[in-house]
Amino acid sequence: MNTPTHKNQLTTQQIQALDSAHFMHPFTDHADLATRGARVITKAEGIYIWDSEGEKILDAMSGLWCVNAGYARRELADAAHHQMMTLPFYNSFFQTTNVPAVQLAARLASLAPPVDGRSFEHVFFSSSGSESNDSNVRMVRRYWDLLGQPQRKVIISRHNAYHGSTMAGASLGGMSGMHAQGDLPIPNITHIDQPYFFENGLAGETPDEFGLRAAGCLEKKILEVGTDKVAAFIAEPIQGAGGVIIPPATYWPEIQRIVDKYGILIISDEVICAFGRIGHWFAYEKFGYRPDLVTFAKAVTSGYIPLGGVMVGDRVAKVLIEKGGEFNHGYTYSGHPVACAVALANLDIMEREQLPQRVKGEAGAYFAKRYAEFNEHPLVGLAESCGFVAGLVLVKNKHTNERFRPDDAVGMVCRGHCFRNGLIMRAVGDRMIIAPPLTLTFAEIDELMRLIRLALDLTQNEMHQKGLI
Ligand code: PXG
Repeated sequence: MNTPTHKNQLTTQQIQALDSAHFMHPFTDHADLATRGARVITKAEGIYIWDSEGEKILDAMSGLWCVNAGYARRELADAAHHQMMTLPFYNSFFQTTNVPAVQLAARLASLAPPVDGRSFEHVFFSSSGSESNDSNVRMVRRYWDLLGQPQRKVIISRHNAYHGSTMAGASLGGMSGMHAQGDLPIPNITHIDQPYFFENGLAGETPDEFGLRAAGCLEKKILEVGTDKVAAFIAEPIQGAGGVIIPPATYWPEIQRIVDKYGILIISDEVICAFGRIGHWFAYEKFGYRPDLVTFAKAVTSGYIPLGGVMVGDRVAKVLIEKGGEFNHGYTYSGHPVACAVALANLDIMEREQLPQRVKGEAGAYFAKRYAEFNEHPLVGLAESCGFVAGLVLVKNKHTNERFRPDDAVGMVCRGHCFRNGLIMRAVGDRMIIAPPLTLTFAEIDELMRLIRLALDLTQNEMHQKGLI
C-alpha cells in the first residue's frame, strides 16, 4: 500500500523516512531502526491494531500495559472533547482546583481498599509512572525529615525492577543497562535480588521456601545499610517490564513482616498491576500487604491520555499535611482536568463492564487454564499467569530446563514470528510476555492462544533448523 490514497496521505516509506530523520524514539537503536524502518501503527479498535500496510494485529500488550478497556472507546473521546470545551487546562498550584481532579481523587480513594484500618484518602497527580516515582522519593524523604529522622534516606529496590526512566525512576529500577548509561543509581538507592524462582530457586527448594529466602534479602540489606537509615522499600507486585516475574505466595507476607519490624515504608508500584490487570482495582489487595504509597499511571486512563499519580496512605498523608506546611514539589499538569475527565470515564467503563471482576472470575479462570496448556509445549520451561498478565520462559531442553544463550536471541526469534502472524507479544530476554486488554472475550482468548501456539511452533522449527535445539 505504498500509493497514497489521499493527496495529503504519506506512504509508509515516506513516514519511515521522516521518522528516521526526526523522531528519536524511547529505548531504540536508531542506526538499526533506520535500516529496517519503523512499523507505522495507524488505527485501533477493540483488541486489534492496524499498521499502514493494512495488517491487522492482535495487541496482546495493550499498547504498553495501558489499554485495559480496549481501543476506540467513544466515551473516552467524548469525555476529553467535553472537558476541552469546558476547561481544557488550569493549574492546581495557587490555591485553585478543578472539578474532574477532585472527583477523580475522591473516586480513586474509594476504590483503594483499606488494610488493617489504614486507608488511602489522598492522591497526588502527575502525568506518568516515572514522575510519580520521583514524587514518591520526594514524599518519603519529606516524611522522615518531618518525623525528625532525616538520616533515613535509603530506598531499597530490586534488581530487574522497572520504575521508570527519569533520574530517580531509573535509579529505583534495577535495570543494569539503564544504570550503565546514566551514572546511576543516584545516591541512597540500593537493590536486592528479585523473587524469580525459575532462575534462582535452588535444587530441592519449593517456591514457598524460595519466596521466604528472597524476601529475607530485604532484612539482610536493612541490617547492612543500618536500621535507622532505611526510608522505604519499593517494588512492583508482579515485575512487568522485567519479564512478568510472579512472586511465590510466601514472598509478600514475609516482606510485610520485615517492613513492620523495622518501621519502614512500602511503595507499591502498580503502574502495570492496578486497574483490573490482576483482578483487583489495586494489586496489593491480591497479595495481602499494606503499602503506604501506591504508584499508578497507564491504565488509569486506559492509556488514552497521559496521567499518573500516587495514592498517599494515611500514615504519610497525616504527617505531610499536619506537620509539613508547603511541600515544594509538583508538576504543571498535576491534576490536569482533561486527563482526569478521561480517567473518570474510563473508570465508569471498568465499573459498568466489571472488568476487574471478569479478570478475577470466569474470564480470568479460562485465560489461566488455556495459558497453562503451554506448559506442555516442548519449547516452554514454565508458563505462568496472574489475572490477565502472563509470562513463559523459552528453554533449550524442557527436561533439564537448560536455557538458550543470550546470543541465540530466542525471544527475538519468537517475537518475529508473532509479528509476522498478527500478534504483539513482548520478548524480555528468553521470556515471552503478554498483558491483553481486559475486555478479551472467550473467543478472543482462544484466538490469542492459537496465535501464541503458532509462534511457539514456528520458533521451535527455526531454532531446530539453526541447530540450537
Ligand atoms: N513503574 C512501572 C512498574 C512501570 O511498568 C513505570 C513505572 C514508568 O512509567 P512511565 O509512564 O513513566 O513510562 C513503568 C512503565 C516495557 C515497558 O518494556 C514498561 C514500561 C515502560 C516502557 C516499557 O515493558 N513501564
